[in-house]
Parts: sequence; structure tokens; C-alpha cells
Amino acid sequence: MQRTPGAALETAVPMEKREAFLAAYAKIREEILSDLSSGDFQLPDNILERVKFCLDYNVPHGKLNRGLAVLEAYRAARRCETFEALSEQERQDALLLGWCVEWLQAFFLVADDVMDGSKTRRGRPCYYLLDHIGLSSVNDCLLIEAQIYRLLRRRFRARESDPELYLDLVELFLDTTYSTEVGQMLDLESSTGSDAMLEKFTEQNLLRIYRFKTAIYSFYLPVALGMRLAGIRNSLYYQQAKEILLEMGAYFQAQDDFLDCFGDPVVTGKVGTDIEERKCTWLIVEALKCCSPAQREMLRCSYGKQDSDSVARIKALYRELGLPQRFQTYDQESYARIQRKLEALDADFPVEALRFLLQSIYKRSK
Ligand code: DMA
Ligand code: MG
Ligand code: MG
Ligand code: MG
Repeated sequence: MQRTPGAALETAVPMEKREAFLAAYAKIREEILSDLSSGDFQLPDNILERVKFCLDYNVPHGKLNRGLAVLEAYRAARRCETFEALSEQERQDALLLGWCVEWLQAFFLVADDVMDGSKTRRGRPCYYLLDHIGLSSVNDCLLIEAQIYRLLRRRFRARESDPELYLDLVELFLDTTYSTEVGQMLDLESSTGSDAMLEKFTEQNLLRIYRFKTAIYSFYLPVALGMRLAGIRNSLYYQQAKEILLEMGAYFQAQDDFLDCFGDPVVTGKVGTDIEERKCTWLIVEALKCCSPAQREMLRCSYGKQDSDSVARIKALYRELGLPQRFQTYDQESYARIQRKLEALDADFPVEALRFLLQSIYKRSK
């Protein structure tokens, strides 16, 4: 299938679906605010306003693909033609879990922007750069994370129709968070070291970073949540899904790395910092595979430097090495390979959920 860049998202997610999902956000936010205004907390209005600001700034402005993937996975696992055909309770459960994934994403992104020294996110200044926020962003992102477990508890604890659901969901979130934090550690570790150390930028390291920092929370988690909510317990399905979803997640993060350097910040909503921050990325690993000794020396001297001349030299070398074209090939090959794997899945596997995710990332420009 041919697509124009940027068309991926719109094709995969009809606007009504996004809007229906967004409509559930305010209700979930109100649940958190009412929790903080009652019981032990009894917080005054000005503090509730602060919490509301933090959530509104960080949670609902992304592409929402992860949250929507939960709905899609649930619908597919329930073998329902449309999401609307599910009962009110079923839809509300799936919407809540979808938003919990977006809450998790907000938690990671607030922290990630601090660690990466980023300036913009989703077209606006990073949260930690706001005058009245600064270092309190550290606690704010922890609060966002903790709210996930308040929401899960209120909704799923001691559910008679599925008594083990609550613990399974909590463990999915906890395990995923741990893996992602390990991934962020690997990402940060690979970017430290003396100038001479280009040795860390190997394909093996890159794939390990991709798996842990991105693929598990962005791809495996939403599908696993949808499947578990639908009552699927057979671990074989989870293994099969995981194998493909981790591959999609790696493909997605390679795109993210490419867009960090060659994307349009107006479209991506963020200005890249990977070269300055010495990140282990698809581009640097690919460059090292095909550069001459002289070019390698240039990379060694200029990669990871903050000054704009060094960054410009690296970008020029990436172009000279034909990395944009190589990336296009990688994009097409990854899509085709994953597509083949989806086709090979058992007929009774909820494959639409995986297809939805693949369509939403192919040739993406944001
Ligand atoms: C994203 O890595 C990983 C997490 C856990 C947020 P990144 O720093 O490349 O993301 P971005 O390009 O969005 O800052
Ligand atoms: Mg980042
Ligand atoms: Mg990062
Ligand atoms: Mg990035």
C-alpha cells in the first residue's frame, strides 16, 4: 500500500475515534481531583488547580496511539466489529486502561525531557522549562505515575467476574515501568563516555535500548492490556504478540531517531537533541557501519558536542553517507517484514490490534 508521509495516523485512526477517546479524559481527570479533594487529602482549590494544570499540560496532547491501541486490542480480542457494540461498562473499562497508558507515557516524557535536555514537546515548551515548574517536575511526574494505581484500584479491585484481573493489570504496569526505566538507564549510559568511545554504538546495544526504553511500554503494554481485559489467559498468545510487537517497537524507535535529526520540528512538535546528547541512535550506528576512517575520525571529534557547528557537521556527514535513503529502505523493509509476520499468525489471534499499530507508524512524519 502506498502512503504519503504524514498520512499514516489519519488513515489508521478515524477522527471520531480519537475524539471519543479524548472525551473520556476529562472524566478520569475529575476522578483524580475528587480523590484529592476528599478523604485523607482534603486539598484546597488552588492545589487542585495545580494538579489539573499538570495533567492538562502533559497527558492529553500526544498522538494517543498507545491509548487507542488498548481499545483496538480489546475490541479485536472480544471479536466485536465495532467498539460501540460493546457494553457501556466494557467501553468504560477499556477507555480507562487506554488513558492509564497515556498517563504512563506522560510520566516517562516529563522525566525524559529533563534527562535529554530537550526544549520542546508536542509543540510547546517542555514542562520542566515552565517558570513556575522547574525541578518540581520531578515530583509532578511521580504523581502522574502514582495516579495510574489509584485509578486501577478504584476500578478493578475485587471484581467478582474476574478476581485476578486487578493484580494482573497492576503487574503489567509495574513490570513495564521497570523495563522502561532499565531502558532509559541504558540509553543514558550509552551516551556517556570519553570522546574516543564510539564502541558503544553497536547494533546490539541499539536493539537492547529500543526493546526496553520504547517497545515494551509503547507496543506490548497496550495490546497485552486489551487482551487481558478481554479475559485472554493463554500465555502463548502473549508470547506471540510480544515477539511481533517488540519488533514494531524497534522500528518505531528507529523512526523516532531518524525524525530527531531529519524530521520537521513543526510536525514532530520537538526539536532533536540526540547528536548533542551523544545518543546511541539508528543514525550513528548506521553511519559507523559505512564511513571511511577519516569520516570516523570526524564523528569521534564532533559527535556529542553542544556547539551548532559540530551538529551541522554530523548532519552533513549523515547526508553524505546517504542515510536518509538508507532509512527509507529500512522503513519499507521493516513494514513488509512485520506485515508478513502478521499474516502468518493463527486465524484465531486478535491480529487487528497489531495491524492497527503497524498502520499507525508506517512512513510516519511525527
Ligand atoms: C523515548 O526516547 C523513551 C521514553 C521512555 C520516553 P526518546 O528520548 O528518543 O524520546 P523523544 O524523542 O520523544 O524525546
Ligand atoms: Mg527524549
Ligand atoms: Mg530519551
Ligand atoms: Mg527521540
